[in-house]
Amino acid sequence: MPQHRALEQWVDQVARVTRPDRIHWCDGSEEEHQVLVDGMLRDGTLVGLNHQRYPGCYLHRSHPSDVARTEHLTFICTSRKEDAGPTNNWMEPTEARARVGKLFEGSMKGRTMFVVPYLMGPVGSPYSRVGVEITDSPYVVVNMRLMTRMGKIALERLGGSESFVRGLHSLGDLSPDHRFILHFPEERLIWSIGSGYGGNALLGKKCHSLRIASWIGREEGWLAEHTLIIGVEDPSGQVTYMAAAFPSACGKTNLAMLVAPQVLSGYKVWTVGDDIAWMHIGPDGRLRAINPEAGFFGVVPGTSVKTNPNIMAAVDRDTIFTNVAVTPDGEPWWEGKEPTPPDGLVDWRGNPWISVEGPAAHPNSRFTVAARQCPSISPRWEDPEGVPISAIIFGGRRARVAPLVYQSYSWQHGVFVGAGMASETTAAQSGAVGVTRRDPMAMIPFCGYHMADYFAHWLDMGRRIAHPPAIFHVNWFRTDQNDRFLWPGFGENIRVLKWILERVRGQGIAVETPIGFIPTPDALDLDGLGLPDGAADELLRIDSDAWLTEHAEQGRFFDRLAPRLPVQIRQEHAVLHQRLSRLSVPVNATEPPHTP
Ligand code: GTP
Ligand code: SPV
Ligand code: MN
Repeated sequence: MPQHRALEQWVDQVARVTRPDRIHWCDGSEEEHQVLVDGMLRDGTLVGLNHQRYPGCYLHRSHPSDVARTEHLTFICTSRKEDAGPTNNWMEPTEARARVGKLFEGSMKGRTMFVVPYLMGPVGSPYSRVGVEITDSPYVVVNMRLMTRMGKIALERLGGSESFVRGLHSLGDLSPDHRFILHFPEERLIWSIGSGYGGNALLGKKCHSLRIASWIGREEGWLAEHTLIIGVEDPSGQVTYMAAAFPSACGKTNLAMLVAPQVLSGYKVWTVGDDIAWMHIGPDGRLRAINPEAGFFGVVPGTSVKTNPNIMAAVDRDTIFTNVAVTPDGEPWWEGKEPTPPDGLVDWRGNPWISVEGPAAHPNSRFTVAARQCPSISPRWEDPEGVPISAIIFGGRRARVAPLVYQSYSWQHGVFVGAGMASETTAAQSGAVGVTRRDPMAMIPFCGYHMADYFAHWLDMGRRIAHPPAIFHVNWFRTDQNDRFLWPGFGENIRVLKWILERVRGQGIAVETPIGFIPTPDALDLDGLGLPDGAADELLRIDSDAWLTEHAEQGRFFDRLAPRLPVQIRQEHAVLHQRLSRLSVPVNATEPPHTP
């Protein structure tokens, strides 16, 4: 392959260090896939599932200590520490190469080294980018084949270019003590060792398409976001595109595949992407989004024919399940699939399931499936120019504080709303679940540079977009005193999207509040929903005390980003305090407003 000289040189160089038994260049073909699957069935990396009911589906059980992203072992290795910023772990590049380079020495002995060229983004799109992942995990290869445009197609796009993101991955010894996920954004390089888990090991996804791409996007003037993309079709057939950023396991896949209830069946959601968006300013001056991925790596628990019929229809064939339970008939099973678990389940570890010891499927068990299998996939999901975005929706998992929906007053205020976000942690990352943390734009684990510079970049984008999208915030997860969700969520979220659509069109009734425009309860279409009395008011209530506490917590977070924090964010933060203080005379408003 003389036309890929730079790539070949890098492959040789890696092989000299990692010393694999064999090198295989992946072409992405069906035959290659079958050979890999057969090998993994033989060595137990994959387990076959019921092939009548789930043709082409397999189960992978990961190492029990390797089930989620490990943010404390994820580093940004920029030459200057301040460029990574206070919200990222940082390692000095030379030290990183020495420390982690040792772990790669001989790490592929006895294994095959796979060279996986991949394309992020639609074939023929000016916004698509090539990456190459070198890995010793066949599980990674078969996942990359579903998640990206992999093999021949990517090499064709690469041609003689030296410009591709290099990703080196080895399972190493799978020990968390020898696990590192390193990013060298200045060199467009990723090193990952010691984990086979999705976000740590499928390097096209979070490592390339968010951490490295966010860095490139700032240099080149575009956005790489942890964001779904949908087209919302109204009863007249008009489709309006929206992007929504929620933290991990906070509902992107489900919103991206929403099925409206019968009373609102004139509305239809088309899926363009479920996790990542690259957004450029198009020749028409509008913000245009592409989904860089070609598949979905989605949360399994909670998925059922009621909550997400589209994904249920998609994952009944040619799907890889990771860390789910299995029924005696060889069918995958998970909590939430149906109300009662069948007898004789084997749990995600491969043992007979004992319910008191925990769930049968791991809470972060995942499916990997090609996007084209999704019944709601948008006819424009591979549009090379991307789809024009009319609304950006931020959201989080908040038992209290954040109302069901509100709209920002302007792009600048919207950027502040995103910057001030917080959400309760989930099983998608290792560590405690349910802890509220600041997670601006759902990017705290994924922004490859200083968060304050990231806010500045968002502000700058707004100035350059001819018609900037309207910005909203949603929360499906508010609870009552008994910790029950106040909002039914899932398909019923169309009611919120409908109001957002109306607002984008200059319709839709709203009241001004300190935090933004909120719909009046009448403005939301709650027809046939049967919410209990008072629930709608509670869902839309702004508790000024709780918001003053929130304001103070935002302030502490912004202080960490000083002195790089853009003055506009400080100003919006101060104005929020003024508006909150006017709302009522709060008893505990002891903090003086910030002066911009
Ligand atoms: P990542 O793939 O980790 O980035 O997650 P995601 O944002 O795509 O989250 P996903 O849609 O997979 O949802 C995560 C969990 O939240 C699942 O268990 C869902 O069943 C649940 N969930 C999603 N939407 C809703 C909702 O509207 N209401 C409630 N109560 N739960 C939801
Ligand atoms: C997330 O954690 O946000 C995911 C899954 O989408 S992973 O690709 O593992 O990061
Ligand atoms: Mn995600």
